Amino acid sequence: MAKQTRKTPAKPAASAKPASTAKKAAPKPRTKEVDQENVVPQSLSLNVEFATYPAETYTHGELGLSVDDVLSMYRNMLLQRRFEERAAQMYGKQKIAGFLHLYIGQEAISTGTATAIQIGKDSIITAYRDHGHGLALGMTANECMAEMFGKVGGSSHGKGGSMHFFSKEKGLFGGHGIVGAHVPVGVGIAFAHKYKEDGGVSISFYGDGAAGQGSIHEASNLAALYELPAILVVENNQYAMGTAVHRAFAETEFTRHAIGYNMKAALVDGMDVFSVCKAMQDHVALARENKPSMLEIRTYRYRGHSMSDPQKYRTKEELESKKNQDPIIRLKAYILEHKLTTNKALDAIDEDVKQEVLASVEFSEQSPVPELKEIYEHIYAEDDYPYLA
Ligand SMILES: Cc1ncc(C[n+]2csc(CCOP(=O)(O)OP(=O)(O)O)c2C)c(N)n1
Ligand SMILES: [Mg+2]
Repeated sequence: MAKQTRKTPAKPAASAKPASTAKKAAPKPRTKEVDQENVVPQSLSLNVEFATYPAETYTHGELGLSVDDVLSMYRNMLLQRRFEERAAQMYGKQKIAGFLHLYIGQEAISTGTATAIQIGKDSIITAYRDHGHGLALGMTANECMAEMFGKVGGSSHGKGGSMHFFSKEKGLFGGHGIVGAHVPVGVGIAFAHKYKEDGGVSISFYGDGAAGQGSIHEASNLAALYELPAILVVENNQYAMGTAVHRAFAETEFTRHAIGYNMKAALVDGMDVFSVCKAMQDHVALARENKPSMLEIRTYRYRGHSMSDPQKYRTKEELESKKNQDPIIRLKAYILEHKLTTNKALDAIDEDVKQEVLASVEFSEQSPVPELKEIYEHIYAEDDYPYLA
């Protein structure tokens, strides 16, 4: 491709400048002085209490959720589950290439979060296990499945694939493959929300395996120092690619990592969608006051790290015992116990979801593969980016 030359943009007349582009002062690091004496005291103690959000503690009424809200949370978690079951099948048929990391078991985290935020105003960023977050935010099964098929109808026109779901409209900033590298971007987005004064908060999700990465610790420090509307969330599913948390971390209570950054933190049961929703409601409220915080959400993934994982690091018994806490079954039991609807109506939701997922496969089959010229499109924000080879 020929080297492109940069066009000099015409300078707008000073009077034509809209008020919204007037230069704003960038957020500054914390300005209040820290009370610290230079003389070493006789003792130095730490007394920190963390809030916890255990399972089966909250009712939908307490969270301000209507019956319709609860049923749509149920549908949303089922959609993620059925979508990924079908995606695994499509991977086996080689309709999906590359990596495929399933979120099955962790759906309460994405749905609980999406229920607590303002979709479109707030921002979410996550790692490669991103299908659940995309669907929870309202990306369609069609655009998500087609993205994995590498087709034009995909959310990134088939150029991102499974690990790189993205939706500007829904505030999903990816889908990232390098462990821990997206968290500084998430904190940067929090900086942008504060700078633009748009009232949004930025939530960065990462895995337990990522929690020791330097980038996360640097980003945590800056989030606290700049008092940003950020929430850092470790989805602790007990394993990295296969390494158990206790084999990799000197401090396995991730909630305590926040102490080093002078941030509030809490521990959440990620197998209960109401616990996640409540924790997020509380921490989003903090973030809206520019009080950054951390959440450790304990969860479990039922499938291997990716499709090629023989899972030798855990027993079948362990897996089965975790499935007893399944977030979808738990919500179903709650709905029936509180008589919010009938078993028959829940079965109808499941059937409806299955049809939606089947239709997404059909849509993806029919959608064309991108043309070769697509490779240069939607890459740079500037149309005349000058450094293309
Ligand atoms: C910087 C970097 N190192 C190593 C890898 C390879 N890798 C991919 S996923 C992964 C494990 C991450 O585990 P965790 O953060 O717990 O996320 P989970 O897969 O459990 O959701 C590793 C080591 C990578 N992608 N990036
Ligand atoms: Mg993990």
